[in-house]
Amino acid sequence: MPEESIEKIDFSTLDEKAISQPLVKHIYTADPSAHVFNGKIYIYPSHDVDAGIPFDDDGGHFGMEDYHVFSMDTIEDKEAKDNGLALHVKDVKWAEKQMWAPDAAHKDGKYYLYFPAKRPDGIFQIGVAVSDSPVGPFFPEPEAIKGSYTIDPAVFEDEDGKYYMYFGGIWGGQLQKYRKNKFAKENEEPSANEVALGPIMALLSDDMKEFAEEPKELKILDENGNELLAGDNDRRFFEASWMHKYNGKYYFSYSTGDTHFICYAIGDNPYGPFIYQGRILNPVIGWTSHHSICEVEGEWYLFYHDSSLSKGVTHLRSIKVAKINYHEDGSIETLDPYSD
Ligand code: FUB
Repeated sequence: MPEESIEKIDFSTLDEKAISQPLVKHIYTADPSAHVFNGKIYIYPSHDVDAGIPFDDDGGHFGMEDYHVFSMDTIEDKEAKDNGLALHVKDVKWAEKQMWAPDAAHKDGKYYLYFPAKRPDGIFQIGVAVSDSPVGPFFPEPEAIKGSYTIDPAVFEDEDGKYYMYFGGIWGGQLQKYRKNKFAKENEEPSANEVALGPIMALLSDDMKEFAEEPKELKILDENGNELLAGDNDRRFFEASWMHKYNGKYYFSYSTGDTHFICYAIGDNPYGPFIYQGRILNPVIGWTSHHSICEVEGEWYLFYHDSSLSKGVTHLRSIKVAKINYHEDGSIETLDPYSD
């Protein structure tokens, strides 16, 4: 939601209008990646802080340094439990700053935390840290994942036991600097009538620490089979990849960034192509919108964030959860985060 709209919000009545309340109030949390591991709900969010860094278009003011993992015994819990420090940037050899949106995966009794961070040269990469517990502490690998770049890793476990990572984000996320996995300083976002940049994905290796193939760009198509254009700001990919499977179909969801929607597209396999379907979440308070979708005891939930607790401070966000509904045809009902 743009800054000028935030100025018009009546925060005294907002809690009554909001479809859900913050799950965490003692610290700021954002970008919630939720999973059910061994029957319990775990949330892997960013840990927002005010690092005193001035606002800029590259998101420098998102100066996060560490991660805490949260858990819930049931989806009705009003608060998520803070399980303490799980990983700090000072323990990650290759990284300097900006621990942005993470995700986690579970395989053969080990838990893997995937996270983006900036190297000392200012370039984002994605790292992995391992633990025997879903809540950490996580022990980082000494190097970032070879061939990884940009931000917002989301790891999807398919029913055949394969794990795929989806990632990328334009603007502060630096995706516009890459073409076919290669960085060039002079690369920029395509112009409005050119095809938009897509999210990137790769199969993970058996040990979960590397890419098992060259990363590929996902195609998001419109209803006529044409790739979305860079000027289609209401629908094109910006950041916040997530993948889930519903009734045998693959649902790729993402944020449109500067138009503040969480949208989705459907495909027949993890590689796509994906056909744009619509919006899952209308704009929240705060500039960013970032989510995950998780099945808990046969019902589906959207974990998301907004900046209501901080009264609109864009880099001080709070995680929330709301139930999502599917229509008979598999489409998802759009949620309005605040009712009128
Ligand atoms: O939390 C920092 C960044 O803001 C995330 O990586 C983006 O998805 C946006 O939510």
